[in-house]
Amino acid sequence: MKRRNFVKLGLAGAAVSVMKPSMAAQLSEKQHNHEMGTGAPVVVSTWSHGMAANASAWKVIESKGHALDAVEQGVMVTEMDIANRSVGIGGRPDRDGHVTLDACIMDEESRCGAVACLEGIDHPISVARKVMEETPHVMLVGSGARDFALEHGFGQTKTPIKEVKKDWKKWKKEQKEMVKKPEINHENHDTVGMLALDAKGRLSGSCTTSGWAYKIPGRVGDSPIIGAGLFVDGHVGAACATGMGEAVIRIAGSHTVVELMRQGLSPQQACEAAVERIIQKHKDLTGLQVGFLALNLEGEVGAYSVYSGFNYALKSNVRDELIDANYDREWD
Ligand code: SD4
Repeated sequence: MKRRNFVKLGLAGAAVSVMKPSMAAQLSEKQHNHEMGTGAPVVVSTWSHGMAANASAWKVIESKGHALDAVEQGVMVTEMDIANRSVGIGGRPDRDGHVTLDACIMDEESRCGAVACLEGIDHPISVARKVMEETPHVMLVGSGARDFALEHGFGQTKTPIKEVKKDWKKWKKEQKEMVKKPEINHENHDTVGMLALDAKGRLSGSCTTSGWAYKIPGRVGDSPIIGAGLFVDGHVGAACATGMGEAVIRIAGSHTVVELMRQGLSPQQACEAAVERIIQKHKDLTGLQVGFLALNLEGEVGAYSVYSGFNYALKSNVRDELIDANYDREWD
């Protein structure tokens, strides 16, 4: 989408936010080429690795399972993919060579769990679910999260894997001085976020990442933060984010998208409005890629990013495809 058109939609979006939902829906029909929903089950997830993740999630949906199980089992596939450099055990480490993983999960009843800075455990998303189900807390971090995972029988993995360690050593050698601002680009940001609507109309979401490659140790992005990397409201819709987590946190991104849907915006309009807010809040957009993906109770899907290149995988009874999201601008 061209910037000029987007600005127009942005203004329309502002008007929509004060309209009644029914009027907003009409506007949405006229002005947006979004993925139409039927209320039938659907699974969406970020980036091309979402195709394999969706296939696993769909097995749960197909057998009339719960969306929560679908979003957990779906992203577990990405977490175990050792070829993936930004999610799970194949992920890149922080500046000091430690692979620290972040994940969160949320269901239609607003139950949620999260882990951050988790090292050496193979399924952060399942640890996040355990935090949700077995503790009175929402989030565990660092050694506390790791101890909790071990106490609950989670498998350990040695990270970084050999190839990743080699890359990290090369990167380290190349650094003239210790990074204050690690380099960021769209190739090292590939979180998997997944949203699912099951046959009973239940929504759930998950998000898991190794975060910003070569980040400052201790850095946590948006992905494990409920409201930033993921948010689900069982009466409205769900959203997840990918890209530069710092920018997503600044606008409570996924929560913002869901709240905009609550006000009557379609998932597509809500993603566009959230991206517009990110653009407004950042003077320097160099390398600042963020993409949002959203799903409502009707099964309508929306996606939008600051720069070109963001895509998402969609699986339903009749579709199984990778879709390019609309965006505000081309990469420079
Ligand atoms: C982060 N948002 O840690 C994550 C990274 C990411 O696509 O999304 N990559 O900031």
